[in-house]
Amino acid sequence: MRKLCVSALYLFAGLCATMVLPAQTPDLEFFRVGVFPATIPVKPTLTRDGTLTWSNTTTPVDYVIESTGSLWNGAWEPVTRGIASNYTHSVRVVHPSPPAGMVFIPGGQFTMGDVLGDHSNASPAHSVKVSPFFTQIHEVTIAQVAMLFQWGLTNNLIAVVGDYVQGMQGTNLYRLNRYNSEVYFLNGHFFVKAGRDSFPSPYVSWFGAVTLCNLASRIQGKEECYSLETWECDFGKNGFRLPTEAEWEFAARASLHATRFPWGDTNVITHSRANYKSSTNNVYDVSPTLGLHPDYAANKPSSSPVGTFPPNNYGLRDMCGNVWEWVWDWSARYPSEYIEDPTGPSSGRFRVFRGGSWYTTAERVTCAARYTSAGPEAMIEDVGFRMVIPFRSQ
Ligand SMILES: [Ca+2]
Repeated sequence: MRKLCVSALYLFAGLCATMVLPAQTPDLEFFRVGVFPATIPVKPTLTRDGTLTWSNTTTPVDYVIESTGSLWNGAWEPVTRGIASNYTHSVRVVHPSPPAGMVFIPGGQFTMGDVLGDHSNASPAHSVKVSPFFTQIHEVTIAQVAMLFQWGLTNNLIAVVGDYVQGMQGTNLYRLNRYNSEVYFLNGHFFVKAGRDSFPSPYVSWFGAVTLCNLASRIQGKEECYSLETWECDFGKNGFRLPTEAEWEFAARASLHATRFPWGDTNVITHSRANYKSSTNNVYDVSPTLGLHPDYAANKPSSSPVGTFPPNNYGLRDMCGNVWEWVWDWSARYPSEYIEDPTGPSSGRFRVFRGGSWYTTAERVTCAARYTSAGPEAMIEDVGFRMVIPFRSQ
């Protein structure tokens, strides 16, 4: 694990943050910021794309950013220098390289849960710190699910029994060949319903979602996170997994505070923002079109191609609506105390999914909303998932 640190030494002042850097070998990387005339850079922060931002107490100032691998005996090497003409100045010092189809989520501290009085099951709002990670930009598509299952079948890691894809322990992972099914199975091959390749995959159970994460890890030569016997997750592995509930919400909020939806310019929603079912029940639902999204209502199910709607600040699509997304956590009331990288209760009856869907009204499509009463065996028409991997695995 490589960590980036910014620290204050000598004329170099201010220090700030830690984040994990992509690296071939475990390492530490320290950065320092100096400004001339010598003043104190304040509130330095690192954003998701490796940008260092600080405030100057006067302008203009000359700045230099240096780095070293060791505070004990390492030589400070210049990274960049320039002139900051503004009181707040940003310089990109690292360049995390997301895997294909993924985006870097910087990690940080945020308020998790409902602060707007919308959801009784998303309280108490509490302070949470999340470590950096990569997440898929899109919900997992039907084509991706069919490909992963085909690979799993070829390698004897899954089986097809009747209308179900099953794990080798006999657990139902996915529902096939039913009304509105998205994937069909015939003569040893999985087929995607015509025209639906780029739509999000529903009908996957929580068991199926984590099994598909393991299959994706195997294909890419990564460590599998899940035991498919105990269904436990080893968060120390470098493979694909479901986000924790905290990771999902942190990614959905995208550094915005106390917003209802993944966008920050307004706290209301319309069909131009997301695929959901509009109604007059919520004052913050101001869509001029009511009911299912008019562009997709004729589809069964009425989902939309992933990425149809604008991204949030982290570049993520459909965090709000389209299909709900399974997360790791067992369902439980939130704790009230500050917690770092929470993974939820160690056991339970229901797994959580988040974000609402094309079939849910606006109160289910918020950053804070939780669905907390579905068992891990449930295969539902409007519930899919997206995968994450830890930053350190890159
Ligand atoms: Ca979604």
